[in-house]
Amino acid sequence: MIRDNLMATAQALVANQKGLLAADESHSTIKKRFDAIRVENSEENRRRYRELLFTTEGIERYISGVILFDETLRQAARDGTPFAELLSRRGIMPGIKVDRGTKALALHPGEEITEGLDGLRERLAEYKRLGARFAKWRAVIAIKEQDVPTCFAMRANAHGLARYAALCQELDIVPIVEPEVLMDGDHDIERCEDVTSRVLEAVFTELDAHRVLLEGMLLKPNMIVAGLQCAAQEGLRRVSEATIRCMSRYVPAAVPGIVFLSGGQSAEDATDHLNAINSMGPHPWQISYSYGRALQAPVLAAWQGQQAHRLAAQQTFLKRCRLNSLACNGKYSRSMEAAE
Ligand code: 5MM
Repeated sequence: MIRDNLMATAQALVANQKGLLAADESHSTIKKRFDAIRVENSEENRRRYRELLFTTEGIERYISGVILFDETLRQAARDGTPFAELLSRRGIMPGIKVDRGTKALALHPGEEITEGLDGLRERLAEYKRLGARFAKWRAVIAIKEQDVPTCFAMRANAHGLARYAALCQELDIVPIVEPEVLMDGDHDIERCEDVTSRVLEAVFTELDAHRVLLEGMLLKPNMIVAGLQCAAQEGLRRVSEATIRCMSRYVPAAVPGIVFLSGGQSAEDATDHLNAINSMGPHPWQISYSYGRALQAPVLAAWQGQQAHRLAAQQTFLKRCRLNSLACNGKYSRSMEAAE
């Protein structure tokens, strides 16, 4: 029964060209976003901003689920409706980020490990009572000198992801497994492909060892792109071919969906890349998005914390959701950006 539920939920999250909104910024991350538009990082401003996103009319046509932060799952709209209920009523599934961020990995300079396994079973049970249908855990892999990332760091992070995923499935919560190879650095696209390949191989080895039901999870990986500081930035074709090659080699077809993170790409590039990847289909998995910055950066820029800009910010948000959903079908073109 749980297996059927997990599979049905995972499939529903990537059905009908819909994608996910990653709105699970921790306090320190949302502070950076608010600082850039000179908005105070208060609990009420965080609530106001999330309400702006979740009440945008029409997003349910494009967004299947929202990843929330612990605080947000416990917050409510101005009229008192808990956010989880507000989203569910609109046909959008509430999800929850359950990792507790990263710490330096002992004796491995420059590498990080994601924390949050202690007490996770109990926390998941509470999140489920609060309405969460799926969860997310992010492991972070940085590309640095020749021997970083190390095999050990990749294995340790993969192990954490798999333990998290198994705990989720035990409670009928769909795990989104996010091993993010960071874009920071001057590495070229080949290095990104090589590291992402090794990471994905480690992740699926651990998921298998932990008996995780692949049909009842989603993968949230990075696309294969050159580092942000690399002089050779590749075009659409190179990025999409490398991304598909890497996913085809390392992601089993049993996984129902791949929902990419945007990782620091501009909003337009993230949509364009998703479109190019889907144009080269059909693929064994649904390929969609779970963007944080690529959905929200233009919204924050339009909002600026001003009530008077609320509607403009919501229109910007709706547009990004719509364009990314078109990209899930390979029906987006860059000229659509200017058309509205
Ligand atoms: C929205 O940002 C998420 C939370 O990050 P922190 O825990 O660092 O505050 C993050 O996990 C996000 O879901 C993914 O990185 C994807 O977001 P982007 O911006 O890369 O699409």
